[in-house]
Amino acid sequence: MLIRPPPEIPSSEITDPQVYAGRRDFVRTLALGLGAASLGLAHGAETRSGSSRFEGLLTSPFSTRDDKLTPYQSMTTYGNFYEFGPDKDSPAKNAHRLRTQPWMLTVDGEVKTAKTFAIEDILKWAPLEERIYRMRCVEGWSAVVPWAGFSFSELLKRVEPTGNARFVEFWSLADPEQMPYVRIPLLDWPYVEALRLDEARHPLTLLALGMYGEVMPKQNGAPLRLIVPWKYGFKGAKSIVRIRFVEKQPQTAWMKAGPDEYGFYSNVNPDVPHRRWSQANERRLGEFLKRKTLPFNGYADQVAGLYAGMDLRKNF
Ligand SMILES: Nc1nc2c(c(=O)[nH]1)N[C@H]1C(S)=C(S)[C@@H](COP(=O)(O)O)O[C@H]1N2
Ligand SMILES: [Mo]
Repeated sequence: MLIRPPPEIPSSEITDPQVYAGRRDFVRTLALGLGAASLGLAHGAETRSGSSRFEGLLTSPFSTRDDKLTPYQSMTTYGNFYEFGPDKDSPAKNAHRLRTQPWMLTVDGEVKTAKTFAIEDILKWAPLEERIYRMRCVEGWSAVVPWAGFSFSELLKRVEPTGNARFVEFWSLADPEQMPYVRIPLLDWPYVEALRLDEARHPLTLLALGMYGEVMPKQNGAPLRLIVPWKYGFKGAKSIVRIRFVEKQPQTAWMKAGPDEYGFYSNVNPDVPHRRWSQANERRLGEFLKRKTLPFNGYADQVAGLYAGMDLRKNF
């Protein structure tokens, strides 16, 4: 669980040609499952994975330009998705069981009219941008990833929150038939994360459908996940089926699992250690030396204003 010290990544995991070959087949199957044609994907384009590439991704002014991208291989073989198991390689091993087609997203709660969208329909009104973001896991590893997605604020053009809406919850799928570890109380399923409405509205807050120009791999949260680059990685709920607007600050899955370790805000803050380890440094996947962790993961200029007047030691 998120309860481990920052891990080492064996170099064998990064270079083993058998792992690589296995993933190619896996991603190819995934692309077929998602129905490339209906998503407006480019065909025949050579890809690193055998998957389909998104056509005509817009370049985003919000992209980080100076950082080296994390290798695709590292991002798809090392991560957290507890519905598929507790180890860093569990998602890559087990997420093939996820059925991403058909997939419906329900938006309800404090909205004028609750709505359910098919992923194909979302792609018709949401122009996808490539957003290169830094991400930082609370465990001390980090990555630089070219996501493909659209600002959450695009969704707010389709659903109108009521005056009572102050927070937004993001619910991951919790289906024990597809996700074997949902039978085990590792967390209080479903995995739910949440943002304050103004945080959700911030243009950096992304709903992502892909990465590295391609359809989202299942282990990274296909078909739709949240990305909040100035917060710890666990805020980015994967495989989202429900977005609910609410009045009161919700409990999240990690707050329930460890209230003194995981707060609601979860902003990347090198000055506030996790109860059991420092948050001052991080190691990029695929790199050896550690680097200093920046406040708000380097996005302070854009987001610090959201927290003006708040004590971020108390509201960790
Ligand atoms: N549903 C769900 N979403 C999740 C998780 C999870 O276990 N279940 N883990 C989170 C954590 S702790 C991290 S660091 C990121 C890792 O995913 P990524 O490497 O694809 O960004 O996913 C987040 N989203
Ligand atoms: Mo994480």
